[in-house]
Amino acid sequence: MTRSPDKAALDARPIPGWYQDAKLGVFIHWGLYSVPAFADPAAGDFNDFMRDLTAMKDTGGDMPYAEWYLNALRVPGSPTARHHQATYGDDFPYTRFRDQFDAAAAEVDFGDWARFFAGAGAQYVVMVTRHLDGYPLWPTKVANPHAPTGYRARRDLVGDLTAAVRAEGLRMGLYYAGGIDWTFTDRPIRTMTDLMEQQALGEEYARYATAQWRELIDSYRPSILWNDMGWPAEQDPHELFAHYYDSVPEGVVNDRWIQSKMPRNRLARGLYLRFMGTMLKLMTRGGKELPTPVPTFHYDVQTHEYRSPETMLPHAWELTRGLGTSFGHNAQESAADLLTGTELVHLLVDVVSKGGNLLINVGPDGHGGIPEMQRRPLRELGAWLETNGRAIFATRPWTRTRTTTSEGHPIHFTSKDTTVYATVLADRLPGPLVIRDLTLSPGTHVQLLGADGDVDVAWTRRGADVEIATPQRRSPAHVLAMTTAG
Ligand code: FUL
Repeated sequence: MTRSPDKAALDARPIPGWYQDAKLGVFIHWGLYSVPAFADPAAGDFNDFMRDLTAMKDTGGDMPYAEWYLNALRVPGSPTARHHQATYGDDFPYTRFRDQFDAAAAEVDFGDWARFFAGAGAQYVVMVTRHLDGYPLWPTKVANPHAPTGYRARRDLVGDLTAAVRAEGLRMGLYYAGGIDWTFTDRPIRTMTDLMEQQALGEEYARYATAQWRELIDSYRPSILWNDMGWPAEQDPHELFAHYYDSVPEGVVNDRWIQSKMPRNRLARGLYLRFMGTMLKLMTRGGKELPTPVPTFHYDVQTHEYRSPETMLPHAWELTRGLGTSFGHNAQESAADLLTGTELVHLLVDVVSKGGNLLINVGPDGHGGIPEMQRRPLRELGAWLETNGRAIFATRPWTRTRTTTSEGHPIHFTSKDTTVYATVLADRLPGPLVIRDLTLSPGTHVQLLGADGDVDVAWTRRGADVEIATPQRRSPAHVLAMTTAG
């Protein structure tokens, strides 16, 4: 190792420009859970689940994420357990989904996936290499002491998708659930206490997870280390980061490396859990949200799930979510449960104006296909970006995030060089519009971006507002490029 595993030294490294410019990534959750593709439709959304968990309630193991199928299956009588029994019978362990998954995976054309992601405008992909269910999607040489030999995908799915993604000129990042692995335990997570206990799987697991992350780094040189569910207390993540930056100087590390403080001793463990439970209950009383803890470890990018920050943040951040309420494909969802193309455009514009990236998830099905209802909104996003990508890619937040039209439609700002982009989030421009509370310097040149070319539009000052002589038009959102003279 040449780089020092010292937090301050790692923090001093600037975040690679490619990540700040990229703005849009595609997350892939695809694994054994994609075969049953089930999550209880009544489970609400992620925020409901987190509210119950942090309020120390028993969630019953059911949550909106289909990739948590095995967890819910372990809770007798849960909607998932009942669905499993009704669909597959009594004698069908989760591991049997390997047969269908591996057979389908052998046939998948990753070139098609990668072209589709590129067409949606994505600049990077993050692939789940091993989710909490413990099934690795690459030919790992790290033995899992709790799984049969060869418990892993037959095809090198990580390697093959990585090659296809790079062939399209996109960056490839990898996700690994470093904090939890359900092959190391039989117990489901129903409560916050269960979650905390599972994040302390011990020395053997710590060695396993570290060896797998190192293997992923050395084999595939990912552009992003997207860790999830925390990191074992027994291993210093900074050593892994130093090794990673040595191997991939332009690499990016996310912020999900929190280490469990759970004591080893059983009595101390019980007291610790009771203390944490009381603290959490007090902190979340009256439906309040938990404050985000300030990490004591190094990271490049702060991650947010399903809920965007309200305002601009001074550091790199990323919003991730599924198109619906799950990351893994949930066959219970219909197109009406997913974001529309227009909603997706608006979400991206909102995130980018606040300095973030959007990592939107795709959940391929158990046959290795990307369902049409997921393709549609992404295709619409790609078409919009084709014309309007200038207001998104390689931009930086402006001095202000947003304003509105006089009719109350949101307008979000981004900037690049001498141009400020104002994106109107309304699918119909009625004709001339008034931008509230904006000053343009004399001689500013305003253009409306369009598929048939940009058109110059006249503007007039109206007190504290600006009136812009836009034509009538339909599009998911409308970009005004405002370039200062000189
Ligand atoms: C979460 C996980 O629990 C979800 O299954 C998903 O992988 C998401 C990106 O991170 O914390």
